[in-house]
Amino acid sequence: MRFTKRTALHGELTVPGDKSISHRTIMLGAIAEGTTEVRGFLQGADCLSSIACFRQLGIEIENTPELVRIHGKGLHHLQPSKQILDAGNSGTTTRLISGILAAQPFTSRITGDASIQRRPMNRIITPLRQMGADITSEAGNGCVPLRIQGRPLTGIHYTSPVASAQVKSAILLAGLYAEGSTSVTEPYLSRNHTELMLKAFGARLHVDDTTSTIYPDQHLTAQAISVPGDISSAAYFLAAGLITPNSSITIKHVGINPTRDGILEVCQAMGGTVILEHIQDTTGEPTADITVQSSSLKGTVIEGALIPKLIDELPILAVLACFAEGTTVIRDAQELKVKESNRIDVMVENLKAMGADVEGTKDGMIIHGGKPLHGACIDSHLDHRIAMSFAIAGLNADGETKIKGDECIAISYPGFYQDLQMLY
Ligand code: SPQ
Repeated sequence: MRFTKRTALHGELTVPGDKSISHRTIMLGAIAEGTTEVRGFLQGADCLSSIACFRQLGIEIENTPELVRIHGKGLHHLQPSKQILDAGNSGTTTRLISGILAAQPFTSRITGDASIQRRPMNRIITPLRQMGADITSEAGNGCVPLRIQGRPLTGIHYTSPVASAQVKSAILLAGLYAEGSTSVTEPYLSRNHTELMLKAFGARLHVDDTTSTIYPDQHLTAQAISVPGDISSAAYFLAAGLITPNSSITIKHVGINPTRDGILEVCQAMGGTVILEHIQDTTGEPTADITVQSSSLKGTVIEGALIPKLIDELPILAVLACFAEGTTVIRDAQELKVKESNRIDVMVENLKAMGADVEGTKDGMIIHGGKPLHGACIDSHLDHRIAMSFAIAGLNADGETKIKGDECIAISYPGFYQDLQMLY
């Protein structure tokens, strides 16, 4: 796909369902009793990987565009998969399912694509082993393929060195099966969809600041779930509306869970016009319609507890910072190095190719904004968030921008280009 400068973007859209929440509906639905019905499920490749894995574990899942029905079998009735499980490109699938598999009375193996084969799994292997799990990286490099021999588990109190919802969730899911309570303390609060959904399914779970504790002997009950729009997908349109001249964009029914809404805070701190309307909170996962308008932006500092609240939005925020007057500093974001690509290196390389004044640091980026961008050939490194970020940059650059490997956008947002073109 090729992009050239736009002079205005206008309109209203609804982005697809939240990826993190969609994954969790499959996992909890599978180990709950009864049929879980999900509306607004994200039909992206990552969530389809979660469906495929649980089908291989003996769970019947009906998937139509309107409704996903998961016929749960209860905590103890998953079946061994005949083949190695394939998590595709999905870190969430790989890490969360490992927590469940660690407690099953059978052996499983799980792998994924070239990107997943580079992503660190010791962050879940270490705590799961402390609980008694028999889990090994087959190549001995701390990555997939993982071999997981289910074992009886014992609760632990784990102090995680990283603020990671995937680490926290893997431990809490294993804790459902453990003897005694299981707690996880994080340095900063990461997204809390697992905790909210576990409670909705009837699990006994206690949250105190950045510590979550789960109790065993659980019985989960199937639920009807409506998945809100993904704020990580809305982020591209928020940025597009703020930096493209003469623009006004409304994104309907976006999830604004306070553990995910850091981008709204940053856009407002940069001087962006961001208006929230029709705020609703009936399910514990609040939503709003968000309108953004072209704005004069100024640089900011993004750091500390804010980082986990916008970790996946940092690539598009780096683009936004190029259009702000002054300097934007992103720090404490070393986790960006272990995502689908090294998102610090890849953002810096591609922004420089477009003429931006940007430098990479050990834990983030420094961006001196206000320098006009020009079109370039962008290498997405098959990272969906990089590809979508540069589509937005390309709409605001002189000349033509081409994005290599942009088919990866289907990981989280299959209809992205169609939705973007609706605003032209
Ligand atoms: O699932 P995956 O591949 O890890 O996806 C990403 C993304 O950009 O879509 C990260 F690469 O999102 C993660 C996110 O960064 C999804 C997630 C979750 O659903 O629990 C949590 C975050 O990762 P982490 O490592 O901080 O727990």
